[in-house]
Amino acid sequence: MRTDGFTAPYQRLTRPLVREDGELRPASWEEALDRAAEGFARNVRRHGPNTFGMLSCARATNEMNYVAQKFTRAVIGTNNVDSCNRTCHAPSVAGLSAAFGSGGGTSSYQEVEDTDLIILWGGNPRFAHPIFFQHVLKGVHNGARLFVVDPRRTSSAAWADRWLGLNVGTDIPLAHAIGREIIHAGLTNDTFISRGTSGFDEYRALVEPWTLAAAEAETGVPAEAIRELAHAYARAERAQLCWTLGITEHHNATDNVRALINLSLLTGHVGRYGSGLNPLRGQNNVQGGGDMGAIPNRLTGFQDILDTEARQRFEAAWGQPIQPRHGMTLTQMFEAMDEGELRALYVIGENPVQSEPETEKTTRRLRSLDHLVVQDIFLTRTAEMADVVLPASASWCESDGTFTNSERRVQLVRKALDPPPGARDDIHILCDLANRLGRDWSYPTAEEVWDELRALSPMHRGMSYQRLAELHGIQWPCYSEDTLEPSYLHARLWEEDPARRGEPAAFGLVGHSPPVDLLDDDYPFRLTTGRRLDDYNTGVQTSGFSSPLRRGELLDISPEDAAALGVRDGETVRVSSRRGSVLVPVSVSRSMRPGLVFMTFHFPDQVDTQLLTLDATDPIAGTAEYKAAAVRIERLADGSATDAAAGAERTGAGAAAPRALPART
Ligand SMILES: Nc1nc2c(c(=O)[nH]1)N[C@H]1C(S)=C(S)[C@@H](COP(=O)(O)OP(=O)(O)OC[C@H]3O[C@@H](n4cnc5c(=O)[nH]c(N)nc54)[C@H](O)[C@@H]3O)O[C@H]1N2
Ligand SMILES: Nc1nc2c(c(=O)[nH]1)N[C@H]1C(S)=C(S)[C@@H](COP(=O)(O)OP(=O)(O)OC[C@H]3O[C@@H](n4cnc5c(=O)[nH]c(N)nc54)[C@H](O)[C@@H]3O)O[C@H]1N2
Ligand SMILES: [Mo]
Repeated sequence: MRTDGFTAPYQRLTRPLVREDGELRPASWEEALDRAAEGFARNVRRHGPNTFGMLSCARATNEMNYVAQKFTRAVIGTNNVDSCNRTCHAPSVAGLSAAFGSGGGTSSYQEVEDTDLIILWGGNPRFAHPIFFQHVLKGVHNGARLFVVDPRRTSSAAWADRWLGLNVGTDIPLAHAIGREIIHAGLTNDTFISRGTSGFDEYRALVEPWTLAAAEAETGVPAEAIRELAHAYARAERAQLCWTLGITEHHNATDNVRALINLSLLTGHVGRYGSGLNPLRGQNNVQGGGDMGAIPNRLTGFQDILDTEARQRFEAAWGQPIQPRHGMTLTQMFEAMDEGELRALYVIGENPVQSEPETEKTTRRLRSLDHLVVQDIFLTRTAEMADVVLPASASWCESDGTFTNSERRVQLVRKALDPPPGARDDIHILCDLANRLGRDWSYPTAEEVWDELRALSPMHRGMSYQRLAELHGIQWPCYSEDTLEPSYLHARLWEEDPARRGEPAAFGLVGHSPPVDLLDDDYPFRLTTGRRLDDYNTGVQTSGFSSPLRRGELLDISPEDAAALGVRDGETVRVSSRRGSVLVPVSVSRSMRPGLVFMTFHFPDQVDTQLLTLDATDPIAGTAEYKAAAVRIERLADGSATDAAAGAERTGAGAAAPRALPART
C-alpha cells in the first residue's frame, strides 16, 4: 500500500490477471500461463522469433537473469533480450570494452579506501550509492583528496576538497583540457603509454585546441580548477576515477566514457592496486544481469554471440540452436514497435511506461503490440497495459541466489521472507512457460542454475556456492575453485614482455558534441534529471513508506533564477520542453547554478518528468539523453502561489489526470 500521498496506492500482486474485453481480471495460474504462452507461440508462428523481445529484471538474481536469457534464446529462438542496463551504464560497458576488451569496472571498493585521490565524475553516491560512499569517506579519512565534477553542488560534493561545477554536456572539453594540461606539464606516465596504449600521438593532437581558457569558456569551470585537478590526478601515486549517469545518460555517452578512460591511460592510473576506473552501476544487479547474458550481444560470461566456439558450447548444453547475430537492444525494441517489427514483449521487473523518455511515445508503442506479458511484484503502470500479468515472488529478500555488485563481486543471498501467497518464483514462472512451449525443464534450485551456468562461463567457474559463502563473495574473473585473481583488472598492460601484454588499450579519439536539445530564447533553462536519497527510480518500490524527507516531485532552481522569475520556494510553476509540460512546485536551492534546473522521475503519477525528456540516444549504446533537456519555466497565470504541500494536489498537465487503463484488445 502506498502511503506517500503523492500517488495512488500500488498493490503487491498476489493473483495473475488476464485482459478480457479491454479490462484486466483475476485468473488462475493455469489460465494466465496458458494465455501468456499461447500469445508467444502465436507470435512466433506468424511473425518469426525476432519479433519477440524480453526485458529482464536487473533487481533479480543472477540465476533468474540466466534463465530469462536462456528462455529467450533457447525457447523463443531470438537474441532480443535486454534490461535497464541500456538506460544507464551500457555506454560504460561499451567504452571499457572498446579500450580494454572487457566492460567491468577495474578496481575494488577496498582500493578506494587505499588510494590518494578520488574523482567522482557525474555521480552523486551520497544519495545513489550510499554503501560505496562509505568507502569513499574511509578513503578521505585515510588521506585521499576528493574531487567532484557535477553541474550541481551535490551532497557528495559537500565532502569534496574541490567541486568542479561544469555546464551539462561539456565533459569531453573538460576531460580533453585536463589531458592537454597533463601533457604540457610533462606529467604523463611514459612507461605506461609506451607499453600499454596505442594512439597517443593522435590523442595529443586531438586535445591540443582545448587550452585551459577554451575549456573554461565551454565548461564554465575556472581554468585554475581544471589545472589543479589535472596536476593532482597526474601526480597522485594512486587515483580512482569513478563515474555514473552524468557521463552515461547523454547522446554521446560512449564518447564521454572514452574521454575519461583516456585520462587513466595518460597517467597509468589503471591496472595496478589503488588506481582504477569505476562506473558505479545502477540497479542492485544490473552488473550481474549483463554478465549473465541478459543483453543482446553476449552470452553468459560476456562471451560474444558471434564467437562460434562459445555459441556451440551453449547449443550443446541447451540442445537448441542459437542465432549467430546480435539481437535488439531495449532502445531498438521500442523503435521496432513503430514498424511492427517487434510484436510481443515479455517484461520481467521493469516499468518502461514511466522510465523511458517521452511517455506518449512509449505508451503508443506498447499499445501497438499484439501481446504484452508483465511479470512483476507490483501492479505497475506497465502491468496495467499488459494482456497477462504474472505475480512474481522473487524479490531479493524472498529468494536464494547471487547478485553481482559494481566491483564485480558475486555475493550469495538467502531467502529471508516468505513471498505472499499466490505469487510464484520468477525462475519457476519461466520454467512453466518453457514447458508450455514444448520444452521439458525441471524446476531447478538457484544453486542448480548457478552450477549449470558456471560450467558455461569461464569467469564464474571457480565460484561454488560453498566458496561464495566462505569468502563472503568473490570478484570475477574466478577461473577455478582453487585460485583467486587480483582485485583489479588489466595488470597485463604493465608487462614488459609484449607477448604477455596482449592488445594495448587504445586512446579514444572522440570530439565534443553538445546536447541535442538546444537552449534558445523559448527554452532557456537546462533541465537535468536524477535521483534523491529516499526514493527509487519510478517509485514503484519506495512509495509504500512515509518519511519526513520526502516532499514529492520538485523543481530545484538557483536562488538567482528564482529571483529573476519572481517565484518563491514552494510555488507551483509550469515547466515545458519541446515535447510536453508539467506543473511542479519549485525548491530554491543553493546546490544549483544559474541556468540549471533539476527534477527526479520518482513521482511519475504526481508529475510525469518523462513528458519533458527526449529520446535522443547514443548510437553505440542506445542510452537516452535523460541528463539534458531544454525547458521554459512559467509562473501560473493566476499567480497562484501554492505551497509545497499543495504540490500534492496533483495538478499537472498530462501528469496528474488519473490514467485510464489504455485500451488494448
Ligand atoms: N536513492 C537512490 N539510489 C539509487 C537509485 C535511485 O533511484 N534512488 N537508482 C539507482 C540507479 S538505477 C542508478 S543508474 C544509479 C544512478 O546514480 P547517479 O548517476 O549517481 O545518479 P543521478 O542522480 O541520476 O545522476 C548523477 C549526477 O549526474 C549529474 N549530471 C547531470 N548532467 C551531467 C553532465 O552533463 N556532466 C556531469 N559530469 N554530471 C552531470 C547530476 O547533477 C547528478 O548529480 O543510482 C542507483 N541508486
Ligand atoms: N528522466 C530520467 N529517466 C530515467 C533515468 C534518469 O536518470 N532520468 N534513469 C534511467 C535508469 S538509470 C534506469 S535503471 C531506469 C529504471 O527503470 P525501471 O527499471 O523501468 O524502473 P524501476 O522503478 O526500477 O522498476 C523496477 C520494477 O521491478 C520490479 N521488481 C523488483 N524486484 C523484482 C523481482 O525480483 N522480480 C520481478 N519480476 N520484478 C521485480 C519492481 O516492482 C518495479 O516495478 O530508469 C531510467 N529512466
Ligand atoms: Mo540505472
